[in-house]
Amino acid sequence: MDKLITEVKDRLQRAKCAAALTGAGISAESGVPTFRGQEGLWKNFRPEDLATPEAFARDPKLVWEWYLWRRGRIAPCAPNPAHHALVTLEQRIPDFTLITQNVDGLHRRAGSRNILHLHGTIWEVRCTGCGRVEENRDPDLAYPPLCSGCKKLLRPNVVWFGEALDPAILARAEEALNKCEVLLVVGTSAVVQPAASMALWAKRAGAYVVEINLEPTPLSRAVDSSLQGKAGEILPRLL
Ligand code: BJW
Ligand code: ZN
Repeated sequence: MDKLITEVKDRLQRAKCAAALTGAGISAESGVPTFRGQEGLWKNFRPEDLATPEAFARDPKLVWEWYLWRRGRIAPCAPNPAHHALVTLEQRIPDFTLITQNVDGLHRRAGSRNILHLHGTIWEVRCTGCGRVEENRDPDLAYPPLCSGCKKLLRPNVVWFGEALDPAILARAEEALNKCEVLLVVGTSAVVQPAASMALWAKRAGAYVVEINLEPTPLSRAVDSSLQGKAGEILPRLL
């Protein structure tokens, strides 16, 4: 492990262009629940009941209750050493892009600047009528939350299963993955597309790909270095 750490550290030190792709595992040490695994959100909830447009159409109140409950869980959480390490990398590497699947906003709170939110953010609402997006941090949002413009129902500004990712964000992610010399893939189970394929896109384009995860994932055998352990412990060692 020490040898691998030194190798990755060297690569990062020499890189002029790098990227990171993060998932729920990077926020686990901050106290934010992950989706899959022992303590994951999907242990108690079925994704199809809560994280699909069909679920929202069927029972918007239930879906909103779940999101407000999650806002309440995330609100007291602070960024951890893994988030801070990525801020330092952004400051040191001339061209650094942070691509995240997370909706918790902890990368921004830590101080990362060049962030692509693939799956949106839990701290914004979007109107189902006119599409207007607004910041909203209210953990007790009264139901039904309505658009101040067209009075239609608001929804969380996140990407559910079966919905397309924002094409502009996806294009910027692709560009970053195609040009980076090093890609860090941190705390994702690598099962949700298209994010799950992004490490392979970068690898195909010539990047040195490093995975940091508590356990092996479907990506582990395809990457150049697989560092098994806590993101909050391993990432600071790469600086
Ligand atoms: C630690 C740690 C520590 C813990 N240190 N590690 C191709 C093939 C098959 C299926 C599809 C396909 N293309 C599309 C699909 C369908 C679907 C999909 O992928 N399904 C699969 C599950 C089979 N994808 C979609 O529907 C996507 N849309 C799409 O592709 O649209 C195409 C389209 C085009 C044109 C028109 C219409 C459509 C959208 C996906 C949206 C995902 N949404 C969610 C919810 C977001 C909002 C919310 O938060 O509520 O995103 S689902 C959920 O999973 C969330 C996450 O971002 C995402 C990924 O989870 P993540 O981050 O990997 O977390 P976990 O919990 O799974 O893993 C945590 C990991 O951390 C574990 O590995 C731990 O070991 C590790 N860990 N502690 C380091 N301390
Ligand atoms: Zn509206």
